[in-house]
Amino acid sequence: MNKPLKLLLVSTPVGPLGSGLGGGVELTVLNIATILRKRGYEITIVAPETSQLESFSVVEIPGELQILAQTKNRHDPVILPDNSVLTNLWNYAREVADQYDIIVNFAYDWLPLFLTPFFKGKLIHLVSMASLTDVMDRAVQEAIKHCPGSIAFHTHSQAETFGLKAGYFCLSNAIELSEYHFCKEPKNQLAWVGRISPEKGLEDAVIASARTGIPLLIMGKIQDENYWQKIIQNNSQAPIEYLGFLSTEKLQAKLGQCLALVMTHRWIEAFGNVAIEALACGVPVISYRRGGPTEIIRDGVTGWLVEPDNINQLVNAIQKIDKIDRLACRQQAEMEYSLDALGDRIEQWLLESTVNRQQPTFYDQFSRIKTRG
Ligand code: HBI
Repeated sequence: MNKPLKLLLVSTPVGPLGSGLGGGVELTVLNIATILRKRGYEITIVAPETSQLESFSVVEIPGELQILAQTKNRHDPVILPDNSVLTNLWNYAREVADQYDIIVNFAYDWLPLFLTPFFKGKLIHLVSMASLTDVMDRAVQEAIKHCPGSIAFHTHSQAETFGLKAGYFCLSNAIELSEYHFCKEPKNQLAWVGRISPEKGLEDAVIASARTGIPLLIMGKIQDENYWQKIIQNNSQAPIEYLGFLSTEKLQAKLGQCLALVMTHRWIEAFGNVAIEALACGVPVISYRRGGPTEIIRDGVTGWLVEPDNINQLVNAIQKIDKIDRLACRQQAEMEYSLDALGDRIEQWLLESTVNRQQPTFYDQFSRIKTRG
C-alpha cells in the first residue's frame, strides 16, 4: 500500500478563513480539502490567525493582512505591509516544504507565484480571479514557464484574460450539492446574488425588474454603500427587496423559489459560483455573455446568455424563461458541479502537475488512484 500523499493548502492572506473576507476562495479551500481528505490524501491547511474551517485544524499564522487585489490599479507595484502575513505564510511553507508532496496556493498574490521555482515544482496555484494587474499577469506566465502544469484557473475565459490559450489546467468549480434542494414550482420573482459593488452591475437587473414588473430579490453583502444608495434613488418604483448576506441554507431556500437568477456583471467573472448554486436549486440562469458564466450556462437549455449590458435582451430572456426545464438545471449541476466531479478534476491536475518531476514513488501513488477506477 503506498503511503498517502501529503498536501499543504496555503490560504488567502486577505483574511482569516471563516471571516468572509476571502470571498469565494474560503468555500473553494473547504471543498477541495473535504474531497481530497475523503479520497485518502493527508491535508494540512495554513491560513491567517483566528482562521476556522469546519472539521479541519488550521495552522494559524500571524501578521498584517494583504490589500485586496481588486482595489489595485493595473500598473500598481507590489505592496507588502510590515510584518506581512503573506510573507509569514510563505516562510512557514518554506520551513515545512520537505514534509509535503504538493503545496497548493490559493492566494491571488505576486509572492507565492514568484516563489514557484524555488519550491522545485512542488508548488501549484489555483488562480481565483481574472487578470487585474501587470505584476500578477507576469508572475502567472513566469510560473507556467518555469514549472509547466503549476497553474489552474476556473475557466478558459478567465485564463484568456492573462493572455493564455494553453499550458494551464481548467478546474471549473463545485458546491456541496446536498445543501441545495430542487424547487419545481417557483414564485413570480427573480433573484440577484453577489457583492453589491459597481463591477457586479446590479442596476441593470433592477431596471429589468421595473420593466417586467417582476419582483427582484437581492441577496449579498453591500460592499459599496454609495453605489447601493444611488441604485435605490434612481429606481424608486422598482419592485426590489434586499434580503442581506445569507447563509448557504437560507440563500438556497430563497433562490430556489425564483423564476431565474439574473447575472449582470461588468467585469470578467472568473467563474460565477452563484450560477451553479442556482442550477443546483433548479433555477435557470440569465447572464451577460461575459466571463465564467458563458462556460457554465447551456444557452436555451439551462438558461439564457444575452449580449453584455443590453437590458432589452435581459427583459426578452426573462419573458421566455418558461422555455427552460428546471429539472435540466439540477441535472447539469449533478453532472458537472458535484464535489466528486471536482475531485476527479483536482486529481487529474495533481497528476499532470507532477508528471514533469522524476519521482517514481509519485507515479506509483497515482497509478493506484488511476486503477481504482
Ligand atoms: N486579494 N491580494 C489579494 N489576495 C487574495 O488572495 C485575494 C484578493 N482579493 C479577493 C480574493 N482573494 C478572493 O476573495 C477572490 O479570489 C474570490
